[in-house]
Amino acid sequence: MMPAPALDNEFAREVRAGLSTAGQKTLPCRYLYDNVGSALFEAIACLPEYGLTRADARILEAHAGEITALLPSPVVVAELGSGSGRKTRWILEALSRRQRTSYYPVEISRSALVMCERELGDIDSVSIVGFEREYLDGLLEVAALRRENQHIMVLFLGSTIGNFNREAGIDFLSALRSTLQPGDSLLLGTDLEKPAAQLIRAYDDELGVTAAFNLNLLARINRELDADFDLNQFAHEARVNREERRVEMHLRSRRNQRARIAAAEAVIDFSAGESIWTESCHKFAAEEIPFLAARAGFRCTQQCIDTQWPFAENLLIAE
Ligand code: AVJ
Repeated sequence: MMPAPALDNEFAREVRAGLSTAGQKTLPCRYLYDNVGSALFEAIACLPEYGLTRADARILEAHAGEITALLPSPVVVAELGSGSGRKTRWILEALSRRQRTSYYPVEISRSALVMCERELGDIDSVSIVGFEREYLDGLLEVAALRRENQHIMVLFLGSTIGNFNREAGIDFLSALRSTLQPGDSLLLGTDLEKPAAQLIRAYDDELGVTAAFNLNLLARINRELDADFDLNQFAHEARVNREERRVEMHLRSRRNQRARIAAAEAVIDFSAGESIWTESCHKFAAEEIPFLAARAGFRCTQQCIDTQWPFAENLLIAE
């Protein structure tokens, strides 16, 4: 067989790698968030079935004062995956009451950064500088800007940590910790375990917004990599994996079919029923968070839990 040609486009390389391995096909979930995907996620966050984002926002609104009161001054805020930044307002307002605050959203989606700057630009005493970067690259840049007396507060909200496999999540938190200094903090949002039926409703909503969000990944490959996926021939599927305590999103091929991805120099065959695994959303027990934190070099000093939609906001301090 001819060796696969080298590709200079990272998206093309990852798509080809994920779809041409034998066994389960996969695509990295971070590619869900182009302009269309970021807008669809904003719509998901409004759905009655998807309580996660509202729970996150409710906790921040109710407890931002209490949480920020536990932090040393002055503090700069770096948010990983800010999205629209809407729920971050409560933290920034609480901090800006006691000091001028620099806010650094780190986002791979340019449109999300623009939304975020528009959403939060009106808060007095807060200056915003966005970084269009991968999480750790962006955080390294923020760390390089820090003045000697400043502490960094990292926000990693919305249970994005749930997208990592469990061990990879701890590795990520450890890498994050190594960019910080003792006394810096991480506010970590974690969606908690809930009944399977509720999870299925949240990740396979009636209106089909989550289905569109998931299918947009193939639409994006068509747009950006000159591919010919027939979107009507793939079905969105949310599966609850009980042992792994997670929801998995898949795109299931409705029949035997072939897709050509010109810019990835790939031709991919699908059999009927075969799926592409596009995202994992791990769920947590509140009691396990302090142990995860400790493994990554943090101490969990506070937990706020929403009662309407089980979700925990965890304040972790770098040791
Ligand atoms: C943005 C990663 C937190 O895992 O619930 C929502 C993404 N995927 N519906 C989640 C998502 C399908 C979401 N996170």
